[in-house]
Amino acid sequence: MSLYKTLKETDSVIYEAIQNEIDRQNDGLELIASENFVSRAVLTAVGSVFTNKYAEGYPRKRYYGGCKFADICEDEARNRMKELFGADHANVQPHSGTQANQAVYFTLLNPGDTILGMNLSHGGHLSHGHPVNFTGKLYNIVQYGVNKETETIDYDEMESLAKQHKPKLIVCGASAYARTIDFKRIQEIADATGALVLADIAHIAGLVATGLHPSPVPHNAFVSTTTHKTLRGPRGGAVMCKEEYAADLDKAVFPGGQGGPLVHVMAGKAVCFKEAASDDFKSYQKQIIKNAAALADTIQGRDFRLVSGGTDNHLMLVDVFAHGITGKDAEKALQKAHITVNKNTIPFDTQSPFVASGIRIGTPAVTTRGMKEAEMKVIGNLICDLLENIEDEKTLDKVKEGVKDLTSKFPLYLDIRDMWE
Ligand code: DSN
Repeated sequence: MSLYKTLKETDSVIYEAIQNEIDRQNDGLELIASENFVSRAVLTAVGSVFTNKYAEGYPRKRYYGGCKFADICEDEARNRMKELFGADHANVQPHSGTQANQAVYFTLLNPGDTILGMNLSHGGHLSHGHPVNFTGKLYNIVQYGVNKETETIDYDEMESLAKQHKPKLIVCGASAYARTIDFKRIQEIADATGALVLADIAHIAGLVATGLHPSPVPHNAFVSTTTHKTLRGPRGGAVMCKEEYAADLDKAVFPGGQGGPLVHVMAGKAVCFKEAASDDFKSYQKQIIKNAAALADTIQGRDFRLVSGGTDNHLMLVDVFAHGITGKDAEKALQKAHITVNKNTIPFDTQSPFVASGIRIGTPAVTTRGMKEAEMKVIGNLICDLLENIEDEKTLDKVKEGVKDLTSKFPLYLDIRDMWE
């Protein structure tokens, strides 16, 4: 075996899978709200020789030798993250958003303690207390949700549940919520009831970093995120906290919940935080929001109902069941036309999560490709054309043509595909 053989020479199956994935990403409209396309710089860092390095511990306090350059990556990532969000402390080792949240639970809670978290079917996340997740098994979970009329977070309900159940921790943040979250109000509820707050900003981190969504950092003791959604970095997690919790949080990440950190991913996170501090990135985040608003307007203009009546951020939830189809069928029909979304339950859904009444649509990835409001109008109409005629082959062909026309004008990764030879 030669160390220097190309991927193509070594493993034709994986080589082809990667090349086909480049084509899939290039040829389709990626509207999954939690996905994005990273820069060449991030890809290079994540694909670097740091994948070879063990670095258990933290900079200058490692359990392995040879960590001089790994320390640079982790220090840069931590410091840049702190600066970007104005946080006292950052830990960039969590492998995922769920592990970032787990670190906070391990810092503060004992099994059986009470968490007040947002219901998954109202927009929350598995790791905020769902029964099938470790959180639902280890802790006593009380759930809040959205108001039935407004479909926005019911802060009054949150307050009365907090008063009644006295949780140790209130978890806020969402994976399918289109409106601004009032982190300050949540902190006031926590202060009045003796709880601490974890704000999980995985979805909106890019908006928060650029001041386009109010930040939880000044208010809440803990803020977790992923780095690969609006933040447009490598797949992974990170967590910030007030100084007084820093030492305990670090222990909860390592050795509490993880072994060796992924140094190559921390290098990618460092690059991502540098990119996120740029003016270009702020313009990009503004465009994500403008694009979501334009897409929402187009879809609503075609008489589809949006949960909560619209969007303030990068995503929207379309109630396709009100239009006579399930989320599952809508996702499948759109996929045939190379438009990728995910079926999603909507608040008070009557369908199971495998069927769902809604689809979730987000604009971060298409905005990275350079698409703007005019393209959002085209995309919105393509989606609605197809959802109004999901069985019609002629409509499908027309929508496929529309997708091809659009994607060919905004090429993705094609010029650098030899990186993966
Ligand atoms: N949070 C999920 C998503 O938004 O797609 C992934 O865990």
